[in-house]
Amino acid sequence: MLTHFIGGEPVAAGKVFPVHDPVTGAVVRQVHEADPEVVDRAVRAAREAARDWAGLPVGERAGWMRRLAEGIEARFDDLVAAEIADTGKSFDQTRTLDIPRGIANFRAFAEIAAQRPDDAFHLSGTLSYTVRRPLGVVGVIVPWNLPFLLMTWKLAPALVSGNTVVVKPSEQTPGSAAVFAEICADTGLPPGVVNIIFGPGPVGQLLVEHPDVNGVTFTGSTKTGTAIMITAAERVKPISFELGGKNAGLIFEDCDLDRAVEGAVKSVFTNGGQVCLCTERLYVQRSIFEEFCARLAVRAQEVELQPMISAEHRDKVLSYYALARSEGAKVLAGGGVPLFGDHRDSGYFVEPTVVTGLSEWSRFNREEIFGPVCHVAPFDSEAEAIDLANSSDYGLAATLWTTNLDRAHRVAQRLEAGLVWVNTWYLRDLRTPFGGVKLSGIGREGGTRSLDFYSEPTTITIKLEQSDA
Ligand code: 6OD
Repeated sequence: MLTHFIGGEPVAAGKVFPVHDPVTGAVVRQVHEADPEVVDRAVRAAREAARDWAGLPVGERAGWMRRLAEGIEARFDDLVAAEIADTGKSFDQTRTLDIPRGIANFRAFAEIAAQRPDDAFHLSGTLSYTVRRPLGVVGVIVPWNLPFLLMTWKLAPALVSGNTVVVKPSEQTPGSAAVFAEICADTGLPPGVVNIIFGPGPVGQLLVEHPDVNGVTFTGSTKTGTAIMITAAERVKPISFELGGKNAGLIFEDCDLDRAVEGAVKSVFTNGGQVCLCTERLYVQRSIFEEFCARLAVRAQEVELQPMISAEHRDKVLSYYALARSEGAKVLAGGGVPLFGDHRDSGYFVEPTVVTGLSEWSRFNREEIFGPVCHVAPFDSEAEAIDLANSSDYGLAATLWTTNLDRAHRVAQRLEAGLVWVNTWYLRDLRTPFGGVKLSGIGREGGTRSLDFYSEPTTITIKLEQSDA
């Protein structure tokens, strides 16, 4: 039974809900659900710890971040097991991406914060400088698709900046956060600095509403982000959002085709397409369109299957497969539910799917699906490719595949997206700004941008008297 982690202690309070293994549909764990009293208790614990934690020199907090990274290394196998049990991710991906990024997040933000200089400005007889103060107590709301990676991506900069936190993981994926709570306790992190409470969306809403929560960071759907923003607006709380996407991939005829096909496979199907950065719209130059589609359709049938997170999400993805057909699409691969003939048949799998033949104005091409699926369409000119890529309400990420250096820069700079990858996908430097435009989010995290969100500068200006000596 998973319990909340408040003030450094396990807290078994609130009713209990089950978590299902997406591979089989079986119940993997039972979890306590936070009620308003538990939320309040967690926020109070965070508030009580806030002054001492903020008072530590940044170098000492950076030391804690490094110790947490070591703690994660020591519990690596437990974290891998917990993450796989909740998500059905592949062992390979969990070992090479999800859990190592947790370690990298704590180490990177320890360095970035410890080395960051404060600003100072001199102007004839005045000296102005800034000191940065933490927000206070930060609410951290984490989605189910990359639970450990995204929790630590937010926690590391929030903590090293001097905030204390109340984390609410997705109710579908609480396992790795529960192991992390044990790591915090074993590391000796001061009680109340990290608090973790479990439960569904309304628990997150209580956290956002709480008057003693000073800022909120959220990754998830645009719909939930909008609801959080409305609540946060009433108290003018700072928010940082990374929301939905309908990301485009542009494949030019001068690309390395082998690389582009494999890149597209990765960007469409990784994590069962359940990454906000995944590509759902591919635009391919007409001279290579037929060959590209044929190769992508073959590869789609070879990728390792990952289940959708829940029966509900599987049904949503399948409803888009049906929508594609009803809007007149041609299905090039997949389009249904795989049959395994074993325990996985009660899990939440869908077939990796490639469709073509729809306009960019179809619902299928406008709404985020968040599954292993893409639409492929041809284009004739660079200008048309850019217009097609930008014909979306979202603007998180884009990929482009070309060997023409001038074109790479020219096109990349005209794409309406927070992130553009050229001849690669999801290659990350943790110091770079990360986030989206349009409906894909507000604000940027990453590197010093994260530190900027999790703290606020006070500008101090001194009038320097001229000496008469
Ligand atoms: O890699 C990251 O740092 C990051 N924020 C990924 C977000 C993925 C969203 O599904």
